[in-house]
Amino acid sequence: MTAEAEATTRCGFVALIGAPNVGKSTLVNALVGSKVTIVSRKVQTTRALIRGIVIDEGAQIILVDTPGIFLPKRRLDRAMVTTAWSGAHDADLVCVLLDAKAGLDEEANAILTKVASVDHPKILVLNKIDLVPREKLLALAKAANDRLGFAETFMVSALSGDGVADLRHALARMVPPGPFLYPEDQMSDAPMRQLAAEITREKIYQKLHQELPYQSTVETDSWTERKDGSVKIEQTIFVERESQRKIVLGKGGATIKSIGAASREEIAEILEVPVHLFLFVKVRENWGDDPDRYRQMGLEFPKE
Ligand SMILES: Nc1nc2c(ncn2[C@@H]2O[C@H](COP(=O)(O)OP(=O)(O)OP(=O)(O)O)[C@@H](O)[C@H]2O)c(=O)[nH]1
Ligand SMILES: [Mg+2]
Repeated sequence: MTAEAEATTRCGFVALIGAPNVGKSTLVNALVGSKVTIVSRKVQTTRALIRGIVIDEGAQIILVDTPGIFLPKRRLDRAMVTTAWSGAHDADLVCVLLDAKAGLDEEANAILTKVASVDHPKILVLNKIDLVPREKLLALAKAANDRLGFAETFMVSALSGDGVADLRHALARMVPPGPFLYPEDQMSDAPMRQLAAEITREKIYQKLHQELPYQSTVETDSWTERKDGSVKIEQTIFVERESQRKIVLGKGGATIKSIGAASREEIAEILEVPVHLFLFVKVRENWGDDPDRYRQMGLEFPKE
């Protein structure tokens, strides 16, 4: 980039925060225009900070997807919530997402109270507007703005894409002047082996409806590019009990097979080469108290 171009570019970090399941990850993917972070119907899908990167109107916007904020109980919950707030404090701008259907419920109220102390411009984003009549949206926008001085308010549907481009343009105008921090074609800062592990975790969430998902984590153990251009990937799914291992395997291995097939297909689509995916399921009691698992997830290990 020339010095002149650099002088006119903008670049900054925009953290998306909100309660679990409000659609933060869906919105990051919609803003980037590509899947960089996983999504599920279940709460507490995102566990660590995931960056999605997009260029718009001469600005590089680094979107920081964060775990949902809620009242933490387990050690893993505490690590996730602490990480989410650190993402907000470290950003240039903070988008506070509300699920327009859920409105200002207890979780949303607690977040509005706490976000007041974050010292960056705050933008209100009402998401899931496809589910709510317009009058209700205006009332919600007013109620939230009465609570906190938001620099701007946007109403979007991350799912349908409604309003997403307007939000992207506004973010492009609001990030501070400065040179790009990432190459222009880069959409994520996560290594592919990490995204591949996340994609397998997403498929576990999608295929299993028990409590199990929260008690599982996935790591990529090996990644080998073969001479024929294909990639061999080995991953381990950690669960906490033998009974959970049986659930993940399913009758005659049917469940793990379908998780593997769905994950393999999506990873291959992203890599644009054939993928051979091998999944192993290991019982590791109390992996939720194992510092190594946190390191792998990109989380700090809370002392208690
Ligand atoms: N109808 C509708 N559903 C949406 C919209 N945005 C997201 N969803 C759905 O809401 C659910 C949760 O979406 P996620 O993007 O995983 O939510 P999240 O805020 O990242 O959740 P956590 O990572 O668990 O905190 C998924 O089933 C999405 O498809 C939207 O605009 N409209
Ligand atoms: Mg998420």
